Amino acid sequence: ETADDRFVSDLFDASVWVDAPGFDGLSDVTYHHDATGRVARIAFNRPEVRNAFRPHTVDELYRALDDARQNPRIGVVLLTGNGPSPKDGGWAFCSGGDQRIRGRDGYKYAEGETASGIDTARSGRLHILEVQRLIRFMPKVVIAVVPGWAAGGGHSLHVVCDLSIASAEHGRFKQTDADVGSFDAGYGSAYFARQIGQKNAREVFFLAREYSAQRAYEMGAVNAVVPHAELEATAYEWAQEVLTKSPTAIRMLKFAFNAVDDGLVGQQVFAGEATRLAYGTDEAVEGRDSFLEKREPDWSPYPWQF
Ligand code: S0N
Repeated sequence: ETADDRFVSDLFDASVWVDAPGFDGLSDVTYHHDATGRVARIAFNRPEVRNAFRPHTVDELYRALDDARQNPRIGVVLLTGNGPSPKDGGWAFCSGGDQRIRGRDGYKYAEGETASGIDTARSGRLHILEVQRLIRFMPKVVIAVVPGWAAGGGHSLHVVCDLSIASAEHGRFKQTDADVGSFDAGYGSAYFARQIGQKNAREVFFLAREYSAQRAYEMGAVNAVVPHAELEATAYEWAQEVLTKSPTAIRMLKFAFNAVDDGLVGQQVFAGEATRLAYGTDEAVEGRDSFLEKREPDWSPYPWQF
């Protein structure tokens, strides 16, 4: 294998990453683990269209993210975009839905598909929203590593990530939804307003202006702005720092941060984790055992704590 074979992006450090096992043949995203198997790097891999996603991209992204979610060693996922574009050298995190193949009912065709060959049960599915929910509800820290444009649905993905780090030189933010008549009225907008305030969020959506990484930082939309060449190394350092923390504390905190905006679903997710913790207590074991042994439970060792 040559260095060229291992090339996925100018910012990709081949000494850090190995191919994620079981993911041969990806085309629209790349998926790597670090040598310790504790950090995942998932990247949009369509730099010639500013990393716009087509349905197949979303399928691959979902599979990679779900694999990271289910891997008990992985604590942090870096979500980024490969680059630069071979056409013009431009950088992107993600520019949202591929507008060339957007039909009246959402996406009608993936490239190469014909109308007769399409699975009508899948057409028009905005399954990028399933990706958003996966990021939102996975009990790991997902960091948006933004080397260039985050626009449209790509902007929404950075919004839903736990943390965002952007390239000082090339990081750009723009919410084009109102320009192209394709809007994210969920996390991408309403939750974004929770992050940066109503006035700022409405400006971003209603004027669809371009914002530098520095301006996005000032608005509270990103956590850090770093030199382009140091972007991925910085994100990896942040990941290492997160990995020194208690997985349970991080999980409970992520779900606590979410719960206030996620209604009963947020409560359900948080409460599920509380139940999981309770199962580990002698008190819960006594409840189970008393049932199985067909006797009254003895709660006397367990105080009504205050
Ligand atoms: C990102 C922008 C601002 C970058 O501008 P810049 O640097 O001037 O580059 P361009 O010359 O514009 O782009 C370079 C090449 O890349 C192509 N390209 C860029 N973005 C896309 C895209 N999203 N889809 C398809 N192609 C894209 C350009 O065409 C150009 O190609 P060439 O060299 O061949 O001319 C700027 O590019 C920009 O504004 N992009 C569009 C951003 C956008 O509006 N995105 C969609 C917004 N909406 C969503 O994402 C919502 C979700 C969604 O779309 C969706 C999801 C699932 C199902 C349906 C939908 C749906 O659309 O309804």
